[in-house]
Amino acid sequence: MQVEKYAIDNHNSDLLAQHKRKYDFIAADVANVKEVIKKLADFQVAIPSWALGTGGTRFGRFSGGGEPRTLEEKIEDVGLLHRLNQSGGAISLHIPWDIPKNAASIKALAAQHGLRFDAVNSNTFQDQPDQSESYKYGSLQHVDKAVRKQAIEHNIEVIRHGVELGSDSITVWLSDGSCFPGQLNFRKAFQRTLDGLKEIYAALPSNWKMFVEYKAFEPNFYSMTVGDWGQSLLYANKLGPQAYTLVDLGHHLPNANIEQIVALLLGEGKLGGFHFNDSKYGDDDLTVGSINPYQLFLIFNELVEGMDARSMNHATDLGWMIDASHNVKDPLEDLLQSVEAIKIAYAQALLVDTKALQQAQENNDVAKAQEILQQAYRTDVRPLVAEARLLAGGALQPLGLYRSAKVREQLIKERGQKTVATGL
Ligand code: PSV
Ligand code: MN
Repeated sequence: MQVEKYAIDNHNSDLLAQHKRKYDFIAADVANVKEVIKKLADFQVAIPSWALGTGGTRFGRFSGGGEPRTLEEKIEDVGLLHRLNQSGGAISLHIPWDIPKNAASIKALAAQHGLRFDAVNSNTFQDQPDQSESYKYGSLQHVDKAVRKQAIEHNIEVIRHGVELGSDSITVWLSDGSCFPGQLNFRKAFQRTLDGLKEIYAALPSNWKMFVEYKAFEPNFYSMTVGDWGQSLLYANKLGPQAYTLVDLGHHLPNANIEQIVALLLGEGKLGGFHFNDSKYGDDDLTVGSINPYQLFLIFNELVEGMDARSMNHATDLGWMIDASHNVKDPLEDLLQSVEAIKIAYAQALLVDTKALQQAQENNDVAKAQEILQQAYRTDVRPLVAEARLLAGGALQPLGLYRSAKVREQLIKERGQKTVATGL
């Protein structure tokens, strides 16, 4: 399934006059509008290979039809998203859910769609049919050396796949922990995990990064061996300069101040990247920006300020990835919404009057500081995001075009109603 260039052009010309009106209105108030548009166009978000199918919970899964059946079809879907919004130019693979059998041809196919491979993800939270040891009681923390060895080897194998695909980072998320008091010696579990991570770290190519992802709970409900940003940072610091903390927005206890965590990690030079999603209760994996868009903006505000302070490149110096599960929405529609929400928050953060904010902070002018932040947050930046997309060759309204071109209907015709993508 392709959305042809002429379809995008027709869609855009129908909407152009309306767009121009809205764009001119906001552009008049943005001093460095060209620079903002360029930054927005450069900013790409990686799409996870595991979010292209319908997700589910332990109570059930309700497939929507036309889901990608192979890695090739997943790449095709990400290519389609990228064609519509010109903002999803990368794909993040989860192994072994998506093992590239012929890396060269997978890489070539991705390149045809303008995609590169972002972080590869290992999986030591599920047992695979062909593996000899079980992860029931953890992987790198396990008391049995054979289990730890298997988990280490798997991660090294994932790095190998990543190298073949041109990726340059691995995300390690461990579900290790314990469900009951007394089950685990925390200190020993930490040490064993650190030892395992060190072996994986030693296998990293010199230009690679390792992202250590933390999570407060689930599937373990009493303790997690990488349970919060402090623990992740401990590992990253002990591992060395190629190791970083990865922030998944859904992995905090309720009301955690994620923007402060982000600011401090950036300050330490140890923020590696993001898994974007949103949550109301826990690791809900809802569409980023759907529950708490203000928090997302505040995170981006810290990112822009902190990255600028360290002269970092917004587009390339951190890993920007989505990690979500779409249980009731069409996954592709959901991903279009996710990317849009991320770009809106980023655009709002770019509009913050940083100098005035710093001055307000120095003067303890609390009300002014709030006014400055909310002035940016309450600006409708959607025309800026749309303009960046238009200039890059995307659609003014990606979701609108996705629907009017009847993409899902076409995919169902091609792939069938009862297809199930690998993943969660
Ligand atoms: C765990 O909840 C997580 O956030 C990790 O990133 C996994 O790799 C991903 O979700 C998929 O299960
Ligand atoms: Mn995640």
